Amino acid sequence: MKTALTIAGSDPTGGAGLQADIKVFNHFGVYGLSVVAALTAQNTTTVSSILKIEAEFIEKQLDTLLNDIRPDAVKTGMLYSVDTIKTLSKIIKGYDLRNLVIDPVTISSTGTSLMEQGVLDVLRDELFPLSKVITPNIYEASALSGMNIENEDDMEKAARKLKIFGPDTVIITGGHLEGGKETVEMVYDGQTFHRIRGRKTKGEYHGTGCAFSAAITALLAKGMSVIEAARKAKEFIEFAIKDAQGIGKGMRLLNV
Ligand code: PXL
Repeated sequence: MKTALTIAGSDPTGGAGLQADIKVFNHFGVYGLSVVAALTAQNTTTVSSILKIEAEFIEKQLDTLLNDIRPDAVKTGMLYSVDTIKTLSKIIKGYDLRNLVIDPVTISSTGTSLMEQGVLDVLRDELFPLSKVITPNIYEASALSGMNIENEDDMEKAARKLKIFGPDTVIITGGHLEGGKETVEMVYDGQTFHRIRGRKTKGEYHGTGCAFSAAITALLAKGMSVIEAARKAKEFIEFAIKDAQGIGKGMRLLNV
């Protein structure tokens, strides 16, 4: 059976974070492995607290797991600290891990920062060069590229800038762009821009970024190309959004 590893934060609602990742891996028939990189106390309206996990313990989790099982693909989500990212960079090189998908998580959908100061710089400089795909949304892509993103032209420009940091493929998710009835995911492999278009669904949904990148990770584990995986992941997310559940008092949770 193919395996995928998520290195991410815990979200007790299961809408985002490593719980969502494992559900998505399972949906695609890929066996889910997980290393916890941070803990959050949260519900569908707020993140009330974050507990950092020391980088040494994250390294222990990874070393122990990877000495036994070699994942077919790896995804990172909320890593929270600079030390964790530096440790991870060492581990990924040391174990020569392939099919790395980086979701550069910055803030929760309810507006709380999910990273320490300086995280974006080390993420960009140390982890992006090791990655197959990065999947920033427009806010994350703005912060990482240092430019405002208001339309598809800006998405292209930002994707070009982010490609320079070394990922094989940049996918900027456009679900948060203002206006219009369509969504666009901008995929750039250094040569060609692919635009994956879809229909916008009204409302606020928790965990769409996590589920999208987890779907790509699962499909890469199964041997799909990045563009095929991205198209399939997008279809999956549209479906999950349509079927989202209002279980709590706040944001709707994807039904994955
Ligand atoms: O959606 C980004 C995200 C990632 N990881 C964890 C989260 C969230 C959003 O709340 O809680 C653990």
